[in-house]
Order: sequence, then C-alpha cells, then structure tokens
Amino acid sequence: MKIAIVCYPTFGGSGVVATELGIALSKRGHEVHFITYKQPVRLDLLNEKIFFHEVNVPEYPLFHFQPYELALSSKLVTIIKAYHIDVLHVHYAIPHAYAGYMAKKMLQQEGITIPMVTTLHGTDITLVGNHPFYKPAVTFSINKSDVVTSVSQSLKEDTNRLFDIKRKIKVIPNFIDLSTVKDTFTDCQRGLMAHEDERIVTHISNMREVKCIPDVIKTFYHIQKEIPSKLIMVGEGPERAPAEALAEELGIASKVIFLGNSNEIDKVLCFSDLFLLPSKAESFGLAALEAMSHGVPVISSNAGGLSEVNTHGVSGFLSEVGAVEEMAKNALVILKSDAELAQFKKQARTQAQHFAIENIVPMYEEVYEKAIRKN
Ligand code: GMT
Repeated sequence: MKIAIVCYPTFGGSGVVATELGIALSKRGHEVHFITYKQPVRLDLLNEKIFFHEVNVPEYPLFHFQPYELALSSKLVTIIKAYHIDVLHVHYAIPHAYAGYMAKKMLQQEGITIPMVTTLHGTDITLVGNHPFYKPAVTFSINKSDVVTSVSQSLKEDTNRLFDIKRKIKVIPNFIDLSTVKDTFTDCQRGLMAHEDERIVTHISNMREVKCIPDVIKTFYHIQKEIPSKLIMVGEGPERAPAEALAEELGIASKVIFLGNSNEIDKVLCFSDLFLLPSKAESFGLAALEAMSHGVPVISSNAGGLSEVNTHGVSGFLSEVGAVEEMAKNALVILKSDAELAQFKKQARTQAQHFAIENIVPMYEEVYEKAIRKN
C-alpha cells in the first residue's frame, strides 16, 4: 500500500507513535509518505520506502495567524496525486482531520477518492478539542473520517461522552518495538548521574500542566527522605521553571537533574530504577510504556488509559491524581530492596510485551485494507 501519514513532528507521543508506525509499515513493504511541517524527531531514516514532504507556510504580514490547514490540505492534494496514495492516515484530530477532509473534497472534484483514517491521541479530545472554540469543527471532521481509531478504551469512552460521534471508534493501542530496546549500553552513563548506592527516579514529558509536574517533585521529595536517590527530569515545557523553583524551595535542587529534550531517552531509561507519571489526564501514557519496555517500573496516576498500560502491583502502582504521599509509599515498596526492584523490573518488561509492535501494526494494516476496499 501507499500510505500518507500526517502528524506533529515534535517530541509529543502522537508524533512518536505516527513515526514509529510509518517506519514499521515501511519495513513491511509499504510505501510511506510523512507530510508535516518538519522532519519528525524520530524519523532518522529516509529511503526508497520512506518519504518526507514538508508543509511550508510562508509568512505573510497580513495574517496574524498563518493558515497551516490550508497549506497542509494543498500539500496533501499534491502528494496524493503525485504518488498515487491509497490511504491517508491522520494522527491527532486538530487540525489534521479537518485538513484531510478538505483535501478529500478537493480530490473528489478531480474524480479521485481516498479513504481517511483518523487516530485520536488524547489532548485532541480531552483538552483542546473539547473547547467550544474547536468542538464543532472537531466533531465534524471526526464524523467525516472513513475510519476512527483511538489509542485506548478510555479515550474511546471520553470521545463518545464529550462529542456527538456517529462513527464506531476502533481501539488500537499504542505499541513498542522491543527489538530496538537495548538491555545494556556500553556507554550507559549511570555513574555520571548518581552514586553507586543511589536509586534513579525518572520523569519524561513535555512538562505541561496536564503532567502534574509539581507532583513529580513532591513525590520524589518524600522518596529521597527515605532512601539515597536522584530524580532525572527529561523534556521541556512551561512547567520546567516552576519545577526547578519548587526543587530549590524544598531543598532538593542538588538531587534533581533537568536534562531538557533528548533524542536518547533509551540511554536515560537504561539506568533508571523507577518512572513517575502522575498526570491528571493521559489517554495512554506512551512514556510509561517506553519505561516499562526498558524494565523500569512505573508509579502513575490512574487517569484515563493509564490503567490499561500500567498494572497495579505488577508493572508498578497506580494512585488517584494528586495522591503524592501514596505514590511515594508505593515507590518505596519497589525501591527498598534489590530483590523487590529486580522483580518489578522483570514484571514491567513482561507487561510491555503485551504492546509489542508486531501485534499492533497488523491491526492498522487491516484497517487500511478494509477502508481501501470500501472506498
Ligand atoms: O501527552 C502529551 O501532552 C502529548 C500528547 C500528544 O498528542 O502527543 O500525548 C497524547 O498521545 C500519546 C500518544 O498516543 C499518549 O500516549 C498520551 O497519553 C496522550 N496525552 C494525553 O492524553 C495527555
């Protein structure tokens, strides 16, 4: 098949899933065309099966907001025609499903029909899409998609609760390519981050309000009172500076290391003992799955789809949003002894296998094939 993928090229989970999916599809013989405004961060290989088409939005002083949807839908029309694309897969409803629908309509005028698959990722539904400013357009473009998928059962339920959706939503969970997960790194730099006797606790996110960054710092505050430990914070976002200030205020700044954005999270996860994800909303929690695949147990909230990924008492523990003391208590259960930690690490890795890429990618292939047949 010839598949066009539209996604955000940044560090967010939806872009990561879209990129990994495209790479996996290309390895299975499909031709994949990424269409977005920048080369996706995880897309480091372009070859005869993987193409990248940049959407350019020239600055024009008349526009207070540059019309990205317009540029994207025009680019889609051009690429779909030039490469005879069979199926369009848009990740994240806003504004991709909207632009995709416009492209479909333009192509129809020329006698070309193409099915559009829309994958809902979370904030496009629970936070941004649900805002009255966007809701009518988001509802419309979801209903106009030929197939709608969501990354968890929880997100499917949220979508049906918050929007008037006429389409059946198919759940296709996010996935992980375990073959690329390295158990050992020759250059694993644990020694640069912590002393031999210290546990390493990690958090990775875009540091937005929804991630409850103060709860990460507070949970770690309770942990480090009981056991020698360090907290590694990976990512950038508006909550980073307040988190640095909070660490300072709590007197733990020397134990909290902010690394900024990184393309090498596997190198951080290889020396991590525990992952914290106390978000107040999380459709899936790809970062938690990535941690688990590296054998890092997860202490998370029970928001959204997190309970579909992290199993309480097995791959880690779940608590109510904001229950920082309980999260710290659970963290200490895991971290207190080498034997307990080893057991949870093993269980986390086993749990991650439920989301192995080889089980999930065929589900998308089936969706594409059906959509093309019905087109
Ligand atoms: O978590 C974010 O803020 C980024 C966001 C995105 O759109 O990239 O992540 C969402 O999609 C990921 C991939 O499907 C999910 O793993 C995240 O749970 C989801 N985030 C939220 O629902 C807050």
